[in-house]
Amino acid sequence: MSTLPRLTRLMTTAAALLLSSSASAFVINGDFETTSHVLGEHNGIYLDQMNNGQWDVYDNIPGWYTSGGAGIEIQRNTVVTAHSTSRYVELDSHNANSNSSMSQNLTLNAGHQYELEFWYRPRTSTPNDNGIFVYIDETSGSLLSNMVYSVNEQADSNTTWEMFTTVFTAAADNLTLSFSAFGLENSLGGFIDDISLRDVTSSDVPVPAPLALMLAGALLAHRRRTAVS
Ligand SMILES: [Ca+2]
Ligand SMILES: [Ca+2]
Ligand SMILES: [Ca+2]
Repeated sequence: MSTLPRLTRLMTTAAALLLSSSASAFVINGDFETTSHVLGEHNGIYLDQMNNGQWDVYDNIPGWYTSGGAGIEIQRNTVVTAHSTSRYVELDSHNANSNSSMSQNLTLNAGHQYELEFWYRPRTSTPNDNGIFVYIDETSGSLLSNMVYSVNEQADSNTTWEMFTTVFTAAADNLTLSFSAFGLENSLGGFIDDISLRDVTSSDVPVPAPLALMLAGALLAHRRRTAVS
């Protein structure tokens, strides 16, 4: 194999690695499929032992913590089929103060624009029953104060999972992303799955300095070899 195709392949692999790391670095466990051995508060089901059709409410799950209300209710293909794999969240959870909030601290680049994407599905056909607020707050400030999105739909016979996106500018490097249930507090609400974040400002992914140097070195070596051959 000549050097040029090999080099092209190296660069393609490097770019793919960079893209995949930038795509997954921001939100941890946005699809709620990562489990740990934490005990559910209502049914006594450990998150990593939950069977299909079961559900429970958790204080903390990988990536997310409860920032208000009863906790994070995980369902495993319980009321509906998950948008991805088998698990999703319902933040109108269970027990008193069922309208709950979950949060995750993020490390972003202040001034960059980010596109937040998530999948939502209303559970009931009752007005003002399935609401979800999305907040992006400075981690050092007060939580649930800077709302960036709100969705509040009612189910009908055509209801399925829907994707929602919103773009925001990072006001600081350290931000907290929160989802919060609102409306009728009756343990039935909006389902959430597949939360992700994309850096719009850096969408032509800048090559980090060490990799740029490595690629420049490889190109130089290739030119030298070409020159003498
Ligand atoms: Ca999922
Ligand atoms: Ca519930
Ligand atoms: Ca509700």
